[in-house]
Amino acid sequence: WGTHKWWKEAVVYQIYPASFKSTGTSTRPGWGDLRGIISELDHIKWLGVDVVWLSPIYKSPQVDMGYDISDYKDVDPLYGSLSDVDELIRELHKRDMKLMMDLVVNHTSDQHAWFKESRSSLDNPKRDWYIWKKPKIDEKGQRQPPNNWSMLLGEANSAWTYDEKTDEYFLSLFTAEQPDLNWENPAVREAVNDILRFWLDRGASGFRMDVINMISKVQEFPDAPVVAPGHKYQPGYKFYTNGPRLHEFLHGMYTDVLSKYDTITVGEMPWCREADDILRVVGAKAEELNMIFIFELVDIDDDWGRFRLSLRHFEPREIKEIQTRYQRMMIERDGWNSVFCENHDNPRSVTRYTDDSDQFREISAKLLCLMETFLCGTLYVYQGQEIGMRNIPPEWDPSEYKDVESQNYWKKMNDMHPGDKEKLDFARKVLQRKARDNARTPMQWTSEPHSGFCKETITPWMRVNDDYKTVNVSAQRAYQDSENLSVLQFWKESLVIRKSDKASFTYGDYQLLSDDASAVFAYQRTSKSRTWIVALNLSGDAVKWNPPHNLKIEEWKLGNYNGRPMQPKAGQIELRPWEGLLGKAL
Ligand code: TEU
Repeated sequence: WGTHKWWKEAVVYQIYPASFKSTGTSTRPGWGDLRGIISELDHIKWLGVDVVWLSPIYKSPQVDMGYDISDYKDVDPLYGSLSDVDELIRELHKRDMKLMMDLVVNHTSDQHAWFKESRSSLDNPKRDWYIWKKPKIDEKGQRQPPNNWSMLLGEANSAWTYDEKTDEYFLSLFTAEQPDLNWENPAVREAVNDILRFWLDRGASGFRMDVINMISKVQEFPDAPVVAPGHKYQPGYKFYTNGPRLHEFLHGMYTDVLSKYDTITVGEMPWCREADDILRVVGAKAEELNMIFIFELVDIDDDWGRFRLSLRHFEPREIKEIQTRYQRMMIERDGWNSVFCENHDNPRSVTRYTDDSDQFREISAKLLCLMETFLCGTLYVYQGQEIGMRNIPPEWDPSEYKDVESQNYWKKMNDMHPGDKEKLDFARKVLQRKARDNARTPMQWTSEPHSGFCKETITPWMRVNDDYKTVNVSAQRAYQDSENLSVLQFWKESLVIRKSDKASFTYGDYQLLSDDASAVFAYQRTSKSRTWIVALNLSGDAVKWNPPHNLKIEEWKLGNYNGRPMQPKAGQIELRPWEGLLGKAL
């Protein structure tokens, strides 16, 4: 286990370009742009980042914030131009960092030239580039979609969109404006290879592959079983995730293109949790992808298998179970993992997993930093996570939520329960806890108006979180206290420690040290020469932890409370609310 690779050691920083930094030089002032990213590369480098992953910047009608692409080989003028990308790559390379692009090829925009051709007639040569089916006719003689699958971002509508002109439906799993490509067609696969080559030849070092386990669909397109009673359309993910030809398609991209470059690849794979399915993609000999994003931790509060916008109560012990399961799976079976708890589709981790009150926000953000940084796997940090940004405040009106998923959900709830205060208050709560918008508010750089995200005279495309005067990069960088670090300084320090001992943190073993029902998540990372201990209290109550008898903790190196961590005595260890410690064992 554990062949050395640069991408295993890397720290990846995800930028959500619309919300990162706006210099006002592109076509939409108040929208983040490429020049803004270039202007903040020193911040990213200082933090300890190796690879920058950009969420989509391609030409797009922006129905789903760029995950609906109308031209894969051009940049949306909202963000700048191709020459800005070239400069970004040069500036990254100057600082010894690399660029990861977002590859969204399960679907395109309905405004892509391919789809415009495809929908133009039944015998267009591109007809078969998308998934077209004849309507079903029900007992009443009414036209119905070919099956009962529900749309993912359309809150329980049909996943099929009817096209008047040719009297057929096309599959559109996310929104009606995002038709699914037909990967069964070799011409589609070759077109994707061509996109890969285009960006690799320009200097990109790899790809995050959007919902890449959805590219192979069960060709019978059967009805999905009813798991959400009372809804006409049902989640059909069993028939479009990890499908029959997935490995053939992934291996094809690898042999035709990826293997010819020195790349980093990470596949986004919702609904993929079985060890065999995962290892076939990321096993050392798999020749498919380097790693995937497994969703279990970020789905922890979903009413799983139904709809993502739901609230499920979870216990802290579930977090350690999930982490441990995948850590062990990869180590025992020679696979590779990605470690992440935030991205542009998820709420902020301090709000979701811990306590984001003024009293505990900083402690909580540092606790999660300790949890993430010292696990085995390529580490992904999402913009704003490094300063402990929170969810949108509960007082905001749903009209402040810009995401198509949130809008569709809010509309649906209002249609279903007009004027029902209780139901609608609950829907507001779901949005505040779970909406993707929570991660998409502008990055907080300073305490100036609009948090320094854009010029004072301009209105940002999305409202800045109210807490920016206290939660921002500049205050956290300037923070000076010999006994305490800001959240940002804590992240930097943690990443320095992580990189100082790759033998343990990247290539070492992982063992869970608190295999019980308690809120203590304690683990050890070991190499030939060293053992590190991470002890985390994932709760707001003081707890006690009994380390194994043979373990002698020599010294705590880092802790998330003010002041230097108290040094360990033999025996039981007390952890204060949300306290986390990193130490060395003898
Ligand atoms: O997300 C795919 C995905 O399955 C989810 O994270 C999704 O947002 C959630 O399940 C909604 O219910 C990817 C992108 O990250 C997301 O931003 C895009 O909207 C989506 O694919 C379509 O491209």
